[in-house]
Amino acid sequence: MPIRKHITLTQYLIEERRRYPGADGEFNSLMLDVALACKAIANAVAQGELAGLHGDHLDASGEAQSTNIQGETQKKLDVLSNDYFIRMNEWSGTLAGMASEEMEYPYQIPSHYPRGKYLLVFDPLDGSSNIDVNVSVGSIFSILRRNGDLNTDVEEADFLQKGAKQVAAGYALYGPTTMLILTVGRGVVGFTLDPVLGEFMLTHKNIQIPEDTQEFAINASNSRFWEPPIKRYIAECLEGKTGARGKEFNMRWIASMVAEAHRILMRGGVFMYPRDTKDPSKPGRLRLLYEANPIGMIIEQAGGKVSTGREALLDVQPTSLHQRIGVVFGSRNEVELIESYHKTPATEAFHSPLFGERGLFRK
Ligand code: AFP
Repeated sequence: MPIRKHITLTQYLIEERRRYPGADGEFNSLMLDVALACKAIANAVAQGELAGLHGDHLDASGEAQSTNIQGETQKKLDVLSNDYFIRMNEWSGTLAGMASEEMEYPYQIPSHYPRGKYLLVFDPLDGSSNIDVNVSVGSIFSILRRNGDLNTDVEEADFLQKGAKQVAAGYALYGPTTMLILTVGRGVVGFTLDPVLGEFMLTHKNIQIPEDTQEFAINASNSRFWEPPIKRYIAECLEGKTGARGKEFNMRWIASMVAEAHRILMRGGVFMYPRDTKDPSKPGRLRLLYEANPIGMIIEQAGGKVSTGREALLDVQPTSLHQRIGVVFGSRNEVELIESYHKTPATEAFHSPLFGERGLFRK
């Protein structure tokens, strides 16, 4: 194998940094620590049950399953992955604090370590309900700048920044190969982990999402709870060539958003976990700060689009750390069509034969 065929993540970061002569290297240092956490998680995921890592995490009594702040059962690998992110990133002096899906409150950098100017927000293991069935899972991260006094403890409010303010975002995908996808706001690049060298190598330059697609992803078991614009969109996709869209569609659902996002980055498509009426206390399934925003930044940097259906997702002002939101992302033209259906008056949205007779809006 020619050694110079692909450059490493380190070389990529150093070359990017040369564009900013004033940069002090803190960001690169942070990114390399994040990448190290991802490599450690990739190794643990690959070991699986060989290392006794499948199954649920038990609470301190050792008997009951433990749950996170969202009330979801934590897998052993959820807890271990969270720990890797914390341990690999707390010491370096690049961070003011961290927040994670697995922790109710922001994580304070221990007082014996220096603090830095960035905030790291992450979902340490997205799609973890898939672990025991050996389907791809991943880690999602978002890097924000801390505003205000760097010497005080971080508070929830420090993290409540619009997605458009992200300095960088990325994910690692633990699939047949381990990949790291990254944007620092100048397009999207992808690295593949060389398991022999233990290095992420730049294999995908300037990833671009096709504007059009014939593939959609949605959890159709929720269809009775969908709002009219989503019902209309899906009905038209299902009608295929004979319907309003005049073309056939294919459907996918992995239940691992990071894997769906990766498929869309590689070949286009549209992903929806829209706001629905299933549980009025939850305006959507996905979490804004550590799922929707980082994936949204990546999708937009790759030429795609991300929306709540009603507005640009990256312009939503977060109100809480673990806030949920309805999300639609992927190929630009498809997301714009779904947005346009949200703007159409509800009565006009119900011409589809699949939903028209249900008469939600009939007198
Ligand atoms: P977990 O990390 O708890 O498995 O959640 C994954 C996720 O947030 C996202 O990755 C999936 O798209 C979605 O949930 C799957 O939701 P359903 O269970 O409704 O299919």
